[in-house]
Amino acid sequence: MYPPPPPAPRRDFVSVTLSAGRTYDGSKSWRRRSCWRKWKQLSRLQRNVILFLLTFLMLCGLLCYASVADQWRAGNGRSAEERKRRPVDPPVLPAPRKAEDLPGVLPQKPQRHFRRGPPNLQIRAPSKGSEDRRQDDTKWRDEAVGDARREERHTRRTVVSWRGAVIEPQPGTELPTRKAEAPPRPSSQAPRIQNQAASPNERQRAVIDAFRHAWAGYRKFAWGHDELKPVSRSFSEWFGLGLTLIDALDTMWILGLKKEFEEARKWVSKKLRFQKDVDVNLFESTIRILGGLLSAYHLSGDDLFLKKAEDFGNRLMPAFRTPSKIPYSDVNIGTGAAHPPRWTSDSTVAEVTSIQLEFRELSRLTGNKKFQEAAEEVTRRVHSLPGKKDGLVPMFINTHSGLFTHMGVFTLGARADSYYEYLLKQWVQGGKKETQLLEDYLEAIEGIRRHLLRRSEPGKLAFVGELAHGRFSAKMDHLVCFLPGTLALGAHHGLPADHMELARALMDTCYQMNRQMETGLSPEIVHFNLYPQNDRKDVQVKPADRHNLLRPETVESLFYLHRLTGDPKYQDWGWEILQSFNTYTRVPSGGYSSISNVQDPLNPQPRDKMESFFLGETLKYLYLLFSDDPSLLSLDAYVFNTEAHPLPIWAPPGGA
Ligand code: DMJ
Repeated sequence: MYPPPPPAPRRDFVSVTLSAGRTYDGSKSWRRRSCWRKWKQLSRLQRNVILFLLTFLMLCGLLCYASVADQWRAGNGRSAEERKRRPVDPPVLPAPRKAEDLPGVLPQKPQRHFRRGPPNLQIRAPSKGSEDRRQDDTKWRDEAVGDARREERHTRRTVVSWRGAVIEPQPGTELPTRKAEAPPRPSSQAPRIQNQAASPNERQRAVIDAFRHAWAGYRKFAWGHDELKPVSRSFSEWFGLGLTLIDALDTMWILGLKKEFEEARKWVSKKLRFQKDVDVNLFESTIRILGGLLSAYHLSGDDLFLKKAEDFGNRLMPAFRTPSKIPYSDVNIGTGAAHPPRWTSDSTVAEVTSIQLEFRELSRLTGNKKFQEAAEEVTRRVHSLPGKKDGLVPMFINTHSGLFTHMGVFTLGARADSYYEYLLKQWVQGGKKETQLLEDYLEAIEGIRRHLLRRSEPGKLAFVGELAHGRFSAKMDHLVCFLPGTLALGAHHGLPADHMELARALMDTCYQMNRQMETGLSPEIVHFNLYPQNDRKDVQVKPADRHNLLRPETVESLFYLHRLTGDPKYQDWGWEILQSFNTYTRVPSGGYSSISNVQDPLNPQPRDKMESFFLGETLKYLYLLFSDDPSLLSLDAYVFNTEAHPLPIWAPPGGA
């Protein structure tokens, strides 16, 4: 048996009547005639209803128009009033030069947000209204002196002695508490720096020329992208956040490149958006983007940069949501999803301990303690971890257990370097009050001396090698060349004089790492010769390590050494290095390129990449090195983050 067939579906039919002889031709007259016929076909009642509705709608329209017009008039009147009442801010930067100064640059309007510009660098009292920012200098100085005296009266000064270091702590010295102290709020006591030298000297002009050349390449081929690929005249993306542009903002300010700064500022204002589904590395984006924005804010006084910094800082915070409070390496700034690298749940020690200067400063500026608390929690946990060797730390830390992993390997190079740098710099940033940071730093320097410091043969160059499970390796990354500068900075801030001696010795070595190469540029890694043999040089390079990425560390330390000793030989060494960069890494069409072989001057093999730190750090430090004015970004007023972005010292001794 088959089931009966289903009933046929009911169909609705529409009947269409086509009028014979009259076809639609789409003409206006056809449409007019058709409408009129329809109108005539309506009943009288229908026509009256339609006419009533149309009249009603017209009346409503007229009434609305009258009221909106009133509001517009009132609104315009108010802002005109306000404009009259508000004193006009003098622009930070003078009106930009004409577009002809740089081919292809569109004319820029002067920005009203600027207050004063190079050569007048200034730290402003942040997060306040513009009135607050205009406090006069006399009042500022009186308050600073008064506060310093009050503090002096109420503080008993003690002497902290640590392994030969005799340090007079600043008033209020104490161990950090578990909760971050309320960050010192910005005030008119923020340190200020003197005017930049009226006109750059010849060597500084050469740096400006190098910067312009690098910037021209970026501007032409990579505008708004992360990095320039100067040889292929294109770009590469890492985070897709205009990394080079942000990293370079404060360098442009310091070099007095007003037009370039304004154009970049406009990009930040119009194009930089952090609501993006993109993973960023917490450390790299903190030191380059957050640090760059904070520094640009301090130098220019432009709130735009602080707003962007706060937005970005908020988006990084999910990285700290881990079982151990040791942050993940990566965080998605659009979705807030944070995670370690794909192959491990470890983070790098240098990365999690070199974000504190920036997070602390962000808290100070915004008044929101969460940034500082999250970052300082990491410092506290790392401070008390087992697995260190006389203050030296391993290279990895687990985000679940919060413990060091891959124990027994110690280096001052990649993955550990800036841990040591930030111990000292946080202590300086906070006004030399956080004794625990100082103790960890001093202990680490002693650990370096004991386990990692050796002399090469035949030249007896002092160098910092590596230790792996008790075995010493005479390997030194170029990255380690930050250390002479950091040691010199510590000595300047009252740490033992033998730190400066070590700084000088290591500086000589870092210079030789450049000098002994055929191009005059250091390779990424060198190995030192430990045994006296006539035919061997002190500095050896393996084929895989012969590249130079335009890194800053040697010139960074040259800057500190010159600034703090006054010895002009450091400027001469920096000048040699700048000339080498120009000879071997400058790409004619714009930009500079990292190279693959520093030992082949005939074919250094450009790698087609200009790292953002070449503009953010290398050229900035060269410019500062060639300055003979110690008040240009004074080391008593500013501390540079590990990407060379200057941040103010919170309570500089003497208040100046
Ligand atoms: C920069 O991003 C920073 O200086 C960091 O601390 C180390 N690496 C590069 C420069 O070499």
